[in-house]
Amino acid sequence: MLLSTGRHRRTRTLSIAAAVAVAAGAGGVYLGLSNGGAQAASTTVTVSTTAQLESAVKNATAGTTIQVRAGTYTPAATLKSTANGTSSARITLQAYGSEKVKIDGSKLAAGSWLAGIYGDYWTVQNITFQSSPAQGFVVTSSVGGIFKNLVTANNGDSGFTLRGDGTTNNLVQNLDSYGNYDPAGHGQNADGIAVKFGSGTGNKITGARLYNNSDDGLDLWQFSSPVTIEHTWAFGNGKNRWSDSAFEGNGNGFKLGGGGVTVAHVVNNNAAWDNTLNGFTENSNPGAIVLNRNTAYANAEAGFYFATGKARLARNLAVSNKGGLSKLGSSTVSAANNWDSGVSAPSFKSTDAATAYASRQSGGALPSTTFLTTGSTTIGSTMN
Ligand SMILES: [Ca+2]
Ligand SMILES: [Ca+2]
Repeated sequence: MLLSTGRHRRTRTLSIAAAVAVAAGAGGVYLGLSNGGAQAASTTVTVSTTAQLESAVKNATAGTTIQVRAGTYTPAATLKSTANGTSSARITLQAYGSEKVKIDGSKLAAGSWLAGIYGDYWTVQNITFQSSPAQGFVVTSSVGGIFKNLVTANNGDSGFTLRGDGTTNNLVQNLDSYGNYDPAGHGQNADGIAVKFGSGTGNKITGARLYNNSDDGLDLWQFSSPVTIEHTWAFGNGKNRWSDSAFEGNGNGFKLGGGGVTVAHVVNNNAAWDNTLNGFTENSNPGAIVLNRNTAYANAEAGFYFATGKARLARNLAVSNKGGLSKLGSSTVSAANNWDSGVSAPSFKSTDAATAYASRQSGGALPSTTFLTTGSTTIGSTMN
């Protein structure tokens, strides 16, 4: 429907045959290049209205780049695609240049996700997805996705989700996910990032800030393949910030399993503070979860809760957690953490978290901070 009524201007960047046609005087207008060959056309679409954005996502194919001009876009239905890119002809959805783009779900019907990607080899970057009535951004059974410098905020369920079998080799880099809360569940479901109900290797989360969500910062419930989590901060999760009289949010910083799966996630150089439950927890996952150089500070329960499984913890730092530094079981391997005998805890350079909320560095890296840093080269998160 949108194609027939809302055809928008397209800038097409085409390979060889089309480029020759342009050089020969076609003038850059629509070229009608057949896409039936082995090589996909690379097409750049620049959008500046919600209708154009909806149409562009709906019609994206391998090689399409959608550039979104500055502004706030309010789709009337979930931005959804099942199209596959390829490793050499990705499908890209991104802000135009350094412009500020917000995609806002406040006009969606109740229960609607804001964005749902089901295809392979998507790149989505430099965009905010906010105020959805349900999930913010959901990736289902995708291969090779790159999701970079995104913000998922104030949605009605989890901010960012990876799910489904065949979820393989996806990278989530520099995500900010905060303020997500599911009123229907009284906060029991909305995590900053959820990698749940699925499988597939090679998925990595790095450089995220997951904070002030009603449920957990990160949740790996019933995801049965190892996920790598690094350089990520989870803080302030699980508090009732919505005056919900029947609030049920959990509030773990890093919830590393659950639902009967046994899986050895890899969790290195992260930090959890000020969460209402544990900083890091196996959550009944009996697998050999690997945790190195993480820091847990001032969480309401344990810094590290690994009481039943075979987790392997080394060189982690826990300070001022109200439920204890760590709760470990007889199958846990623990060495060179500050709760182990003979290991001392270096002091923090700062316990003022203000700079952790600061703007990211250009390029999207975490803000520079001394918060929870110690200068140690052997123990605790480096907070970068
Ligand atoms: Ca929950
Ligand atoms: Ca959760």
